[in-house]
Amino acid sequence: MTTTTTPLLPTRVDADRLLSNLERLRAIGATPEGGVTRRAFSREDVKGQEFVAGLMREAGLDVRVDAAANLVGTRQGRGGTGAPLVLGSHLDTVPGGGAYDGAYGVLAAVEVAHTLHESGTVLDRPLCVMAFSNEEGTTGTPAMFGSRAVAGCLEPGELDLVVTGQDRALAQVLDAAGGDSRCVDDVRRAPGSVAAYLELHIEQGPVLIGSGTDIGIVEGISGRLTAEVTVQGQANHAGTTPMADRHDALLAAARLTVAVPSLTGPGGVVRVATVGDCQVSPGAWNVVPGRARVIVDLRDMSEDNLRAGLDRLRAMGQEAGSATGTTVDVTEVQRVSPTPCDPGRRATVRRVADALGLSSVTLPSGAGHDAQWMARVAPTGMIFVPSEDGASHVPYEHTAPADLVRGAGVLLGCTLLEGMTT
Ligand code: HGY
Ligand code: MN
Ligand code: MN
Repeated sequence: MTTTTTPLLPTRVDADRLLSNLERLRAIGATPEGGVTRRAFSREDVKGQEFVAGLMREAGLDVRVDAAANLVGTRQGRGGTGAPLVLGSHLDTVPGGGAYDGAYGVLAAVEVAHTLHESGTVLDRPLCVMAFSNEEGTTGTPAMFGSRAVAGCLEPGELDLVVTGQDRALAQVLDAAGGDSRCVDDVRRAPGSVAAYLELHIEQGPVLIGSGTDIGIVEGISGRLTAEVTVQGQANHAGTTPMADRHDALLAAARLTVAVPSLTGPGGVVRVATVGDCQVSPGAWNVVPGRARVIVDLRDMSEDNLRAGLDRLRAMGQEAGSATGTTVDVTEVQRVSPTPCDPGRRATVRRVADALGLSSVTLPSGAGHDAQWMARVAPTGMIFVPSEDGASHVPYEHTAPADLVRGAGVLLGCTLLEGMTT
């Protein structure tokens, strides 16, 4: 008599391998302060991508870099070429960022694939692990390039924009980083062609750590509107130009910056508002500034509120201009819509967390994610793990190893549930 046995599905990832890979990746672009700088399409970013490509091969994935410079690792499913389950996040960082923002989601996804590979588990669907290019937008061009390419949402003329610090157009920078600017449109995926998208990420905020909760089930991702404010004044000698005759561009930018927090809170229109970047020209201590440029970041769960925030910002710009004798121009640079997560994928995350005996809470994401674009082509879910001190985009961003391993275990469980069609 022959007996057939169903192979046991893996229940845990290799914690040591995951943690060691995170440390190895952290070394690429490491800063003296303990952080990481891997600006999109930089030498470090490409090196990081090559390192992760190697890990993907060890995990049994077929690896390629697509035209948008996304790193893609694929594992066939039992059913051949059906709609894949996609797991992903990003490998680029902000300057002086942390080791886990994005990198954790990618390496945990690779670890899930490796675990399936080692245990000989074949899913019904193909599994695709993606490291999306330029999530952070530190290039001076719109952020989330790789995931927007997949969603078919690249902006007209975007490839011609000059990349900050590289003095070349995005098209050339992309080609040098392994992409192919001539056919970025081919990367587009039709809605429905992806079975589901799951992204594991550090929370980057205080909720999970503050409440002692293991896992966050993301209900929706905050929208973002980025605006560029340029001020045209008149440069002149700092020692001889009478105060009454000045057209000080930095003064206008400063007035506007001081007013930006009033866009939030009681009487405000958006959840948070930040000026995080300021450039002054000519930028000398003995010259009245002739030009200034600040970037304003508005976040809210309502697109109408973001639009209202932009209107108020324009009015604030007018006021700052007339008070200083300068011309203030406010331009929308990028708007990313607030995005609800799919109820079915949220249920999957809850089910897996419960089955693993982990506490969980449903919460919104204050930060933006590639999931916002993937939600346009697939039912999308996000899993959060705690961030110590709620800190991110800083060198001291940290998540306890046990939490990193728990999150990867949840991603494995979700992959098994979503990867089987029955
Ligand atoms: O800025 C953001 O929310 C994301 O981390 N890029
Ligand atoms: Mn980030
Ligand atoms: Mn991120």
